[in-house]
Amino acid sequence: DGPDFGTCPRKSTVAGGGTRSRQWWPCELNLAVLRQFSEKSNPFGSDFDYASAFSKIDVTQLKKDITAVQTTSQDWWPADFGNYGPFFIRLAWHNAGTYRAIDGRGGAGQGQQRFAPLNSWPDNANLDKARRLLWPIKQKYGAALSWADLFVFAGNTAMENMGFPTYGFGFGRVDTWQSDEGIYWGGEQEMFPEALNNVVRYNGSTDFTTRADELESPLGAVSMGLIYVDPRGPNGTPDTKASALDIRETFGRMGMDDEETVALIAGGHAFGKTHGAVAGSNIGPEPNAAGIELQGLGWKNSFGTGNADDAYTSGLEVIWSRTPTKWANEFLFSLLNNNFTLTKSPDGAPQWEALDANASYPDPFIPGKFRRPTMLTSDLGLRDDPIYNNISKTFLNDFDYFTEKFGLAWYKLLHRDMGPISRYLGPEIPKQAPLIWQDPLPAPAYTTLAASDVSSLKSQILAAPGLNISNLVTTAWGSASTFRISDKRGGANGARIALQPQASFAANNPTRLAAVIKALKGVQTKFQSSGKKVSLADLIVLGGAAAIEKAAKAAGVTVTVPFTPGRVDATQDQTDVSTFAFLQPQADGFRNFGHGTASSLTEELLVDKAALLTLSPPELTVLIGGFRALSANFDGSSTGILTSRPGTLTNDFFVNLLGSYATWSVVNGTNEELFQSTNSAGKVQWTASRADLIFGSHPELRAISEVYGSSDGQSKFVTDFIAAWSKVMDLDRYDVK
Ligand code: HEB
Repeated sequence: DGPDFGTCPRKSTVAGGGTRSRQWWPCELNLAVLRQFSEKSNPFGSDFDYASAFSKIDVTQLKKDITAVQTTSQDWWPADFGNYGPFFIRLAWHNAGTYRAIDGRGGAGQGQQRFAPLNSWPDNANLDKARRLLWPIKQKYGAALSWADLFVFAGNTAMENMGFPTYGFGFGRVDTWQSDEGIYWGGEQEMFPEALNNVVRYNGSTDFTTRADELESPLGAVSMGLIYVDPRGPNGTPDTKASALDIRETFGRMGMDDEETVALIAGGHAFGKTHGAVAGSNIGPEPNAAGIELQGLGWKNSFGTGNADDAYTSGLEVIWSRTPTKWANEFLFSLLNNNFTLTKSPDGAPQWEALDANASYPDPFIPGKFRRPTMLTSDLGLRDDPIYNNISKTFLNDFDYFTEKFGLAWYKLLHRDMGPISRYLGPEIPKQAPLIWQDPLPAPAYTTLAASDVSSLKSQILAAPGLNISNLVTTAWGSASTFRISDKRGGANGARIALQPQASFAANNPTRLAAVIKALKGVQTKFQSSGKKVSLADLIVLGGAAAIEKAAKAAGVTVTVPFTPGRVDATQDQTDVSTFAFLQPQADGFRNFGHGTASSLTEELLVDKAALLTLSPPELTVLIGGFRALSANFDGSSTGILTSRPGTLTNDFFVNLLGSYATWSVVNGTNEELFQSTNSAGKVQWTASRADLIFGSHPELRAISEVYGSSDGQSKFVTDFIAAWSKVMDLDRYDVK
């Protein structure tokens, strides 16, 4: 049974109790995602440098410590086969497996499994014990080893201890200290809804033989509370082919192709077993609903010993291999050499058993006792889908090839959300060239430019035909603002805005962008003909800086926009077009591009983008005001440009927005996306989008806008705008941080 959805029956009168604004006005734009992960919730404070704390670790010793824990069975949660290895692999996989390529969110990178909802997802059952088993190691290393790293490294080490040659490992995942509220996990009000109830994320469709690709974006799982797919088959129906469709869709959303997908599942299920020895009715509430005396542990099993041979996790009771704690091709051997018949687990869930096979699969606790081969419906999907079947056969026939492919896919799974390889720490980073999913970059040709070169380049850019404040700002922004903190992809480094697919993103106004890139390349060629070097990526960012300085000067202020040189230019070959396509914004309120949908309003998409750029509410606000002053709409339109002197870095946007009384109305036929303001003579004076007007309508954004729109606000506006701008330009500069 899942948690009780709704409000707490106990009516608190303190500590945030009582009916909140959020309940009175549930549609109000929620800025909480811009305030999370603040210094206040982080016990290490904002100056904590994980890389330097980690550098003190002896990884060889850490491995020894993990190995000792892996092979020392504890009475409070006895290890199957005396080995927690498979359990730790599942821990690592379930941490990493929430990643979805569409918005880059999820994944192992933040240690999020310590918090709700993930700590209490039905699919994460009993992983509370796996995390608790690792506490002595976390305790020993303290700040020098994040939970996020430990969760995945334990799985990686366990695999090596069981004979699997891993491809390598990068540390560097920094713990967060609260649940990531920016992740959309779905709109259901029920965990793991049964059968026909699981339609919310499928737009109402119940036909699981056709609906797999209708899964709501950006979700990566077929059901609320699952990591990927239902092991029993879609909605508990043991249809192996339909299960394969779900597998293809969900693993595809993680950026895995068919071969990687088969490698992961067949490789993962080469180890361990599933747990469903007793009826599910014996199981208590998940950690977040369990009593305080259970101290963060959940799923208390009241049957027999409550663990070991009585354990209940998924409610399925399956063993895949004769050697479940040793790397071997046993899973695929069993899958392709047995006749499986549909049976039921002790809990009544559908699973498959080779009824005519010898019982040669070991019991986890009773030596000399053996079971017949068994499989999950999802496992049989690898046999019954024709493409998966071919791959499975290839892997079964060539164990070395399978080992190599699983090694690569497992490495990708664990590191997919870590961003540039310069973030990886530790002695086990592969020496090979980076892989395509790591968004490789060439080595820098220089790390600094002479100050005189920087200022001469800025004047050359401003003097170049076709370049102006508006298109320089939108180009620099288009380049840098693809960054997303979720998986640390995108950003200005690499100048991928000049490559496909970014060069064709509608938000970048491709025709205008092409002209800007051409003009900047002209400046680059000229500079290089004097024997010096500058990257296009740096020129794009420098162009934005030059434009802002010029606009500030027009407003009567002399400023220098900080500039960190050293960016490089990627090639098209180094750019994974299909996954870079996910970086395309549906809307970008900063440039007044696009708009929302019924389920995500324009201003919500603006906040979501701001969250992916790690902006605070004041940073978001000041950037919008600045963009409007700089006339930086993607299409050069005048929407939201509430100033009579565009191209001048003034606080006019705020002054005019806050000073307009009852003059705004919806423009007919725009679905409340476009508004206009009339002056006293009844003439249209301004037009604006939702991304503009939200700063006058939302109480907290209005409060911030008032700061910048006050008579003493102009110089703070310029300073704060430049700071926020520079922050965005450098978000991806892990090479210099
Ligand atoms: Fe897994 C276990 C399902 C994929 C690794 N899995 C498991 C279980 C289930 C599953 C139900 C049981 C749990 C218990 O305990 O009861 N999976 C699944 C699915 C999928 C998967 C549905 C998709 C298709 N896996 C996977 C992957 C991996 C894995 C990808 C990695 C790589 N698993 C695993 C392991 C295990 C499992 C290792 C065992 C654990 C132990 O032994 O504890």
